Amino acid sequence: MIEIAARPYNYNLDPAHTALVVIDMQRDFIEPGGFGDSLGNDVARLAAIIPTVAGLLALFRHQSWPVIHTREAHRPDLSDCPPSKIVRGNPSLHIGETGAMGRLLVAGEPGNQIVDALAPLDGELVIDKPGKGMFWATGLHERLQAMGITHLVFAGVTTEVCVQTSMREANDRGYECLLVEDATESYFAAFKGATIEMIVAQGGIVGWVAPLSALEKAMTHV
Ligand code: TIU
Repeated sequence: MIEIAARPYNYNLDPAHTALVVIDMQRDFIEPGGFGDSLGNDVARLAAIIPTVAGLLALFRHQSWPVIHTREAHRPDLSDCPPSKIVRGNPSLHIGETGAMGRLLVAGEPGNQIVDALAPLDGELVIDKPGKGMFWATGLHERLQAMGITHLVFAGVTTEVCVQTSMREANDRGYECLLVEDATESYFAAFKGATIEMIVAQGGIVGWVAPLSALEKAMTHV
């Protein structure tokens, strides 16, 4: 076990059974003209974590530990998108409509891709998910079980929406979850802070939280 200084107490990372999950680092959330922008958000906040997420990816790739990327993505016919999701928020552009980076939140469109700086490498799992959580309608749990994964390290956007939903889903399925706090961001600073406190409260009711530096420090001897 690799012991990482974390909150609410040290996290024991099991090197043979750990995967990194990078949630939805897509142009649709991070760049102007995408889905996040259509909902009225200031998307500029999110790009700031790209170097930290890249550092985390480098750490896992160096160890040859599994890396999973998720994308929030719908089929071009939107058959996997509930009508409630399309109308929610009275957006300036709806899911499936064409914006500056192609059709919003639709698989294969330019805006739906992961940002270049964090592009998946060959052999890394890329999961398209129709919901906020990474387990809903994806088959990911079965794939992780087949890989023998018991521990998940989380990064990505947005902290209180897709990251928190995915981490809670993982926690309910028995995974030991660690969120890397400087590798996640929200459109709302207060929501990021609140999410972190919710995760670590009550003795880690959802899991653990640590900065990238704590992982780097713990892994220098691996
Ligand atoms: N709106 C928002 O904060 N997030 C999402 O819609 N999806 C993800 O978090 N990926």
